[in-house]
Amino acid sequence: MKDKDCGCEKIEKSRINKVSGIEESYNDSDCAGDGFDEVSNCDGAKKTLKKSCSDTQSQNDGCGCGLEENKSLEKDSSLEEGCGSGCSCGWDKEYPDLSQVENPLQMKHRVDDGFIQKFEEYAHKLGISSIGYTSFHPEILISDKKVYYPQAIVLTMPMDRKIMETPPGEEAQSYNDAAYEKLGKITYKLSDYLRKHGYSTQIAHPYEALVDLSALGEKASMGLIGESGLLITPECGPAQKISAIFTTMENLPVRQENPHTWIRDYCNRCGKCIKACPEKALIEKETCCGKEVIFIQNQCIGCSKGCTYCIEDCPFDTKGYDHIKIRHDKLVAKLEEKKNKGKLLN
Ligand code: B12
Ligand code: SF4
Ligand code: SF4
Repeated sequence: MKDKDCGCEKIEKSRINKVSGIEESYNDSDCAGDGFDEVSNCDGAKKTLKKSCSDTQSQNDGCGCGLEENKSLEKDSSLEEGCGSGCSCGWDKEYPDLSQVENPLQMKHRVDDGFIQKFEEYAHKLGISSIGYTSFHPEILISDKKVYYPQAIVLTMPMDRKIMETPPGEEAQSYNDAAYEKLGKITYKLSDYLRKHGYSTQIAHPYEALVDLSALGEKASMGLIGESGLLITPECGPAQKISAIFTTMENLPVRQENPHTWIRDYCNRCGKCIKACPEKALIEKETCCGKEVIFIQNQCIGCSKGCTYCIEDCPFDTKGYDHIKIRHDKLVAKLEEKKNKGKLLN
């Protein structure tokens, strides 16, 4: 299924970072086809391009396949009129402000480790599974609204297993809605906590399309966006809801390196979410640039019927992050060994 065993050597590739918009170069040490670019086309479908191992960004330039028009950071105009799948995902909704505490008149900017520790303990007590820190970048904005504060605290909460155990329909959707409501309430509580301690805040509600929350989670190095389009984290795999608090806190413990980039490589060998989708919202196509995954959002019943099949069949959900990482590391070591043996024979 994937571009393996083409016998290529270490080659320099490049990809556009979805969040920073900066072109990054990296070395590809085996042929797992981990070349990755995202483009969007005018019908609103999202694509993840799996380049064949001999492809480089420059080789694709001008080939007509659309790779050179990397528009993943542009706003998708079809989404501005609603996501098109008859869902209640929050495109046109205003969420009531549940804050109990006003923003302070004199806002604080510096934060010490002791405070962060206390904040995290409180967040975990409320049901938050992972917390990440990053800064706001205009590219993650997906609405006309404004983000007022430069730093972001990203929060994830595990999805209730009931959503996964219930087949798509009204009941599953009601569990799904309840999860968004629950995380919304927790986010407001945490925002109040920060305000009480002198920091100003603005909330990105989990069901609201203010900023791209999955991309924000990836930018905070909490995980990586997998082929399903969902953020995969060690704590929950893809089965989580995400929210964020924008704040004035300046010296947050931002993680510089994302330790989860290997997930891209794993996804290229897997593709289970594509097979699991009953609506053919995720489809794989062969192009001149290799395999590509397209997301047809108006086919997706995730937010209208609480569908979660692409989550349930993901090995990060069924087996867990640590198990998959060990397996992946073993495979990479084996491929490396094979390559070294080949070099010795030559
Ligand atoms: C609108 C919306 C939808 C729409 C369209 C989403 C879309 N993928 O474009 C529909 C109704 C189809 C939808 C479906 C689902 N959604 Co939704 N959705 C949103 C919402 C409100 C806005 C997303 C958005 O418009 N981003 C802006 C556009 C321009 O970004 P984008 O370039 O399209 O990039 C997004 C995706 O397309 C994806 N992506 C990027 N490139 C590619 C490439 C491929 C091949 C694929 C498949 C996806 C993909 O990553 C980005 C994630 O937002 C967010 C909340 C938020 N504020 O982020 C939740 C959100 C993305 N959804 C979420 C979830 C869980 C789901 C569902 C599983 C439904 C469910 N049962 O909850 C399905 C999953 C579908 C899928 N496989 O991606 C979670 C994701 C959690 C995570 N682990 O990452 C979010 C973050 C909500 C939350 N607060 O937790 N959703
Ligand atoms: S939520 Fe369901 S319909 Fe949407 S992409 Fe996932 S499996 Fe397909
Ligand atoms: S099912 Fe496989 S390809 Fe899809 S997101 Fe999970 S690991 Fe990646």
